[in-house]
Amino acid sequence: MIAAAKMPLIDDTYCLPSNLPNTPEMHSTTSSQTSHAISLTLFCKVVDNYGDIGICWRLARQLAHEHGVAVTLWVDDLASFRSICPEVDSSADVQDVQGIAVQHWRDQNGVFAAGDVADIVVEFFACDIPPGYIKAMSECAPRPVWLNLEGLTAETWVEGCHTLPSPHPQLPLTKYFFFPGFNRRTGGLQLESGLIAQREAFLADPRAASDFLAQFGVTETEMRALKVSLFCYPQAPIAALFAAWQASGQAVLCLVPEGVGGDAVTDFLGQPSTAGAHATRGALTVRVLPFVPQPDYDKLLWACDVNFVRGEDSFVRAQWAAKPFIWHIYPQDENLHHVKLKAFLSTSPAATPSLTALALAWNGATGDGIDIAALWRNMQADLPNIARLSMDWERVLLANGDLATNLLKFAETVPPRV
Ligand code: TRH
Repeated sequence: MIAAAKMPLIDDTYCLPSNLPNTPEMHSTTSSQTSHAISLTLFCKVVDNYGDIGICWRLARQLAHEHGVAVTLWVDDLASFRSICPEVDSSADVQDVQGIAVQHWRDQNGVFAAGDVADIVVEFFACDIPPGYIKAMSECAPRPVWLNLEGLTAETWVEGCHTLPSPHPQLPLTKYFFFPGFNRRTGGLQLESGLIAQREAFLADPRAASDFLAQFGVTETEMRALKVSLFCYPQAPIAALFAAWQASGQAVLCLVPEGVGGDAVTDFLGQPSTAGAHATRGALTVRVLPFVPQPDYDKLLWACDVNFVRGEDSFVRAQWAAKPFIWHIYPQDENLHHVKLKAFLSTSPAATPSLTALALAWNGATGDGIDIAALWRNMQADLPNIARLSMDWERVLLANGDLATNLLKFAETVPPRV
């Protein structure tokens, strides 16, 4: 291994010594890169749902495909991984997925040697990495760059914590906090280099959205409706919103992934909410979609006029779709999530008063007796304005660079650890 501080991490002309550890043959590099890629190991524990693996998988792919990094992804829940990436074999201990070495992380008892340790080690969301791996890290010369990739929030305190060192209490190791965020004092957001161009090409093609949605049974008539994607937690006031759309003067097509929306969706459909199920009542048509691979989820967001998103990763993707969106934030104890929600709503210019009012109500951050129908009507009238402001917000975000590049740049600045 070579000191990360001495290597030009984001320059694809780098060349490392041949004794680099943990560079499995299964890793591919792009033609412009040397055969000795920087290695990075990413540890992901799936707490629930799809966001943990969604974020880690996106980062792994970008580091490998755009930066030529030899990535190993340790993940404890291959079934969740398979939901967003169907080529994953949920029974394999080790596998190559799109040039990334995927290891099934079964427990904390792994035995590791210094030679197993990557140049950069990233733990996602402070997951405890195996003690044996940490010990092996401490035995490396030089020791790896160790980062804790934290969760996304627009709260200003992250700016003071981003890149802060945290020395290990016993071992000669230092871990650094790395925070995603919405300005240059943070690590920025995940963004693949070609994404905006792909989106623009999709939107410029008059057939792209209808061809994409046709695979889910969406008809040409339904394409003329206001198209809404709905990805949220069960606590959202979905039934009230459905009632508002049903009574609306404009046709609404709501596309909801299988398993999302709970009773409100099954009640509306009058049948189980399995992929392919659909029903129309009044002005509203609801269609249940299968869970699509991650890149197709972007297309779904691009194809819709309004997106309801949740958690962290779909929330970020909605911002790169640059369409009006309502965020259902992951619920936390003592309504901590309301603080985070409000921090974001006061940061983005696209959070107009009408959008903010609906977002607060959607997240239960306002009192009882809220008239969801009235809030929706106000926001609907404001959609052209919100769409314009969403493009302004995108320009602000683009100026921060992308998280994968910022992470590698930061790793390059970490002092040598010999
Ligand atoms: O699934 P989420 O609610 O995930 C999380 C977790 O709950 C996690 O513990 C918590 O830390 C985090 O939220 C804040 O929402 P999220 O983050 O939007 O992740 C969903 C992922 O699933 C995202 O990568 C997009 C992807 N996805 C698909 O690939 N296909 C689909 O059809 C859909 C609907 C989503």
